[in-house]
Amino acid sequence: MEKKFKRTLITTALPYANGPVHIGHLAGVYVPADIYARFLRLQGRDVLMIGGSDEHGVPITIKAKKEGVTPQDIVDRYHNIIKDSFQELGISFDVYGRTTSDTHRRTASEFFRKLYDDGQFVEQTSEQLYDEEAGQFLADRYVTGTCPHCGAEGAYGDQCEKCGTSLNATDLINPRSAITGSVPVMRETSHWYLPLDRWQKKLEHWILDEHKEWRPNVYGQCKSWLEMGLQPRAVSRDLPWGIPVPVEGAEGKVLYVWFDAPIGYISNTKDLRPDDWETWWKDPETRMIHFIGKDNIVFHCIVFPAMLMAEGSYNLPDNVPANEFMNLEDDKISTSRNWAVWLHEYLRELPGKQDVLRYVLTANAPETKDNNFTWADFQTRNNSELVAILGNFVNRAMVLIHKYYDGVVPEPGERTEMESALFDEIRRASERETDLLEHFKFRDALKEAMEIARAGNKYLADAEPWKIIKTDPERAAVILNAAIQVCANIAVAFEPFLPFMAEKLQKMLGLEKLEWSMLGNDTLIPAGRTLAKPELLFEKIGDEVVEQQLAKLAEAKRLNAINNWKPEPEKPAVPFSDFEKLDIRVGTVLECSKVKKADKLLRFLIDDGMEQRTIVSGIAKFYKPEELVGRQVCFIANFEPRKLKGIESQGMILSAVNPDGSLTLLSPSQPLTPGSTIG
Ligand code: B3M
Ligand code: ZN
Repeated sequence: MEKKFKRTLITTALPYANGPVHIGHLAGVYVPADIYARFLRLQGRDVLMIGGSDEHGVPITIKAKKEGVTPQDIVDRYHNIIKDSFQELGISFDVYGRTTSDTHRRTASEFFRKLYDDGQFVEQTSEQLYDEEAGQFLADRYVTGTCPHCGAEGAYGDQCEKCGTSLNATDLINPRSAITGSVPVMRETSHWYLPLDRWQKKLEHWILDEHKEWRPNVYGQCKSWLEMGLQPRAVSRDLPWGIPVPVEGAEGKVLYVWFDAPIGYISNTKDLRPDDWETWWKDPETRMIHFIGKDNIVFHCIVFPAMLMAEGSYNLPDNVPANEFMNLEDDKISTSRNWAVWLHEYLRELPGKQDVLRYVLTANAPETKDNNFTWADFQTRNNSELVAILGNFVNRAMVLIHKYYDGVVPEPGERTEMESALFDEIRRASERETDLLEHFKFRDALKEAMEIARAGNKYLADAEPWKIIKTDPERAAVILNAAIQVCANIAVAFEPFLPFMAEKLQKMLGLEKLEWSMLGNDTLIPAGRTLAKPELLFEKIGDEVVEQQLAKLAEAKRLNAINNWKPEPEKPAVPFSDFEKLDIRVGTVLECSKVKKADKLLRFLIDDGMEQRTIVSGIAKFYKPEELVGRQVCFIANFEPRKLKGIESQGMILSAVNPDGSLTLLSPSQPLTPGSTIG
């Protein structure tokens, strides 16, 4: 039997304030957490949803250094961008705090101090990586190297993103400083370690025996961690940015960001509820749910719980529904490659389409495996699901009531088999939806909500009130009364997923309040009520939107190729006599045209000083043929002729390959006599 709780504390991973958030963050953490929080609130359950920015750690200082500003500048900027964009998307945090707040500094210091005083740490001096050029110790993302577990290059000092393993910087093979690129040396330093091994048995029992209901991906990761055997983990760092270690003689040392960040959940609760925050953290009748991405599993299921166990007075999480990753157009989302859909840009470029994004991210939620976001799918889901099913049904019901009854809801009359079948189906779908939401299966829950709209759509199509109105007006009234009850059910069933649509619909229907208990009820809207004017809930998205977004991604790819460009490795040496065999000359373009059925090719007629020759060249993507007439080019004259698309090409025109893959024709810098040789 599942335990009954009085209240639920929902935490959402605190995003690093070193950049804006993208659809990967949303699909992984914030959209599902928001769905769950809204679902509980609609049930009248006591719930808090805690969020905030993670403002310490190396990700912040690296970004500051790159931009030549202070870490504080960075976190101030991104905290606000992130906070505003979340709000605009309807992510309904009860508090959105920050880990540079006074409350947090105090809370994290006191937490550390309590563990310190209770003898929960071990202090250890060891050799750590040190960058002599930068004059600083290297930890976490300040150092990269080869992962000792999977052999991937570019693993960070705290984690390999490839295999997900959490690392110590000294585990890396061939470490390099991310600051200067130099090879670090070893230098002695002392730190405080949380001996996770002391908690091994307790954690094993708590997770492996008591939480078999956790998602398989979460349970599995914990299990393999526990099987490897837990090691002590350093909870301090030699860094200039962070919360100072509150111990005498610890100058220059700060709390490790993964020590302070989860305590941020506590600090932010304190800021929100200064008087009763402890009820939310310590009362056994409160249950805590951590929403996170899969790369944060170990910190939330092992490290933070061990901290809480060591402290002694806190609850442990009841569930940690971590998601896998969302890819974008079949490629891993990457901040450094700018391969992402950034939330603040989406909101600006597709205004009023918050629910569409929420819908698509939930319909494709990476709950059990990595999933993929594509703009084509975004368009299809909008046009053929939100517009064609949900929007279409509600609009028909509303418009017909306005047309036949001036917007006044007709009497329910005498319902038939058809209506009982309809409402039975709605009741079954909403029961399944409820059960799925309870179990964090948001993607399937959304499908059930959609079943309600589908059932409504089908009902109207079968019942055809627009025909019946002429022959049997009483029956038409029965149908449209039933249809409007379905609309009310839709407002409730979709509220957690599509809150903007639900609010609009609620207003059109004149519903005072939405409550989960309304689901399945077939008399939510009394006869005689005047409905508001129908408004479209969703609009079609045209091809141009998809094209624009794809063009933006293509541009990101191009810029990324330029930024990462390196000259081709040199080819092996050849004797001068080989070069002499080539006959390179200057010519003038007399004619130039596109080659039919070959989008890459241009056909040139060249004045080569002797007669004229035809050359076919693969540069059509980069030039308009008419621009090239009169221009001088360099070409290899003595290639054996080749047939390209049926045209004999008598040579090859020389061009340079640019970092983005485009081609530039080589031309002499001053007019030359056609036929001049090059060598
Ligand atoms: N900021 C890591 C991340 O953004 C980290 C989460 C903290 S949750 C306490 O993936
Ligand atoms: Zn690895």
